[in-house]
Amino acid sequence: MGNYFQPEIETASREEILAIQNEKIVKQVKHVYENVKYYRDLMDEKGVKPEDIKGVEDIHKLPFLSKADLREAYPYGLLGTDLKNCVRIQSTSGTTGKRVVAFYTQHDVDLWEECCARAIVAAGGSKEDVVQVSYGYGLFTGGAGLHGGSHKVGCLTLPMSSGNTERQIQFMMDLQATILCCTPSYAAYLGESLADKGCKPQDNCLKAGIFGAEPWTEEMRRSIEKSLGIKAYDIYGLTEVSGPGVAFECEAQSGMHINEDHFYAEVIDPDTGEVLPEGSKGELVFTSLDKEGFPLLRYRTRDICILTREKCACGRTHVKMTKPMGRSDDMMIIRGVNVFPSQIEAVLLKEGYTPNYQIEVDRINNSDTFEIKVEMAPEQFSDIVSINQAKEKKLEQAMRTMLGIGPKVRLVPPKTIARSEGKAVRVIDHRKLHD
Ligand code: DLL
Repeated sequence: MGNYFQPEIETASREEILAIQNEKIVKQVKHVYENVKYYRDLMDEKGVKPEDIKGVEDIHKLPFLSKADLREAYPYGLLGTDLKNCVRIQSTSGTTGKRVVAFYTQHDVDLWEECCARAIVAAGGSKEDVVQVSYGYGLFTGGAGLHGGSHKVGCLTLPMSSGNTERQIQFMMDLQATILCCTPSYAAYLGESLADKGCKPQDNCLKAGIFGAEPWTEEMRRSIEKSLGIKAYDIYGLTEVSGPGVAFECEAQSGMHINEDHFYAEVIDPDTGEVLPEGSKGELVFTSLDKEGFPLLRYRTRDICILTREKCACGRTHVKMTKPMGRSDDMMIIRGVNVFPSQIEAVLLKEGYTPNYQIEVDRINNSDTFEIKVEMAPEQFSDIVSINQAKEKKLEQAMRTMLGIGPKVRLVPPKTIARSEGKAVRVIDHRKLHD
């Protein structure tokens, strides 16, 4: 059963995978220690030398890296090779102040695209297919990753990027796209738009979709599958580790296989940092095994999930992760963009408002709504509607500049946002994205 892009790796025995990982980790740690001063200092501080890492069973000795480290080291502090050897930069779907940039050598681009090719083949892709890539192209990794993977498989690639739904639908129908790659919310929206035009699911040529970059539920999967008449596959990844394709779903649709020959996964207790046994719920941590440009050891993703090595019907042997079940930080993903409440707070303070605010996020007709209620100080308060509206517009603009997406801002009178006795409730997320 099953189609594989690289069968010898994707179905290798546990012993074979371990042997590959053990060989690679020794080299990767040496590479990082020799080339990345930032991480060398962390290892020295912890008293760990490259010789102490003889295989993946020693990885737990290494220090963690977090997004805060990436920001501190921005932009070049974690570069693993001379910039001249790099051919690409990509960046997280966030934000101005908190962007993370990742560097790729040609080798890194190849391994990333191979991972995406594995995902496409697992979703039934082959040379016969027309792959419509409707993830954003540009700094975001979604477009570039699936585009490269589609080329590697030899599919006819439609580089649509996101947006312009009319054109998406026209090309999908006229060029008979068979595989759609985009965020699940956009897939749902495309499904609805097709229905609005009177198209039935059987009118399109799509057979599969590869959807990720944001949380989505099983119910959403079923509804997309129904509206587009396809099988919908999940795909996971993050810029820091390469991009989409760190893990991908097979036809069993019961978790995503992590590409273990390139990325070593651990699950830890987010509070203590202790490594948890297989089957435990905790924070996912990745160690790259063979990256050159931006090798990260023990990178804390903040995504909460469970790993399992239960035998998979597809024949793949790589460990599976559940869908992320939430995050161990306060990051939200709104319309595919990573948003932190701290950024909103920074804008409010800069614009002279109190930090009394509340963020409300919902998903209506498969698209995220995003509103920020901001309390005015007594001296800011005005009951002239047009004055408040002008202030709201100005704040919306400042938020858009900081976040990369525009919330609706609503100024409210002093003392109208409920005070909390414990932690302030800053975010009300009605989307129920986690099962
Ligand atoms: O979202 C890479 C990607 C592109 C993955 C296209 C899949 C498809 P970032 O912008 O760096 O990279 O955001 C990474 O998004 O830590 C998760 O919290 C979340 N995420 C990614 N895939 C999934 C998924 C891309 N399938 C962050 N389900 C990660 C739930 C996901 N959350």
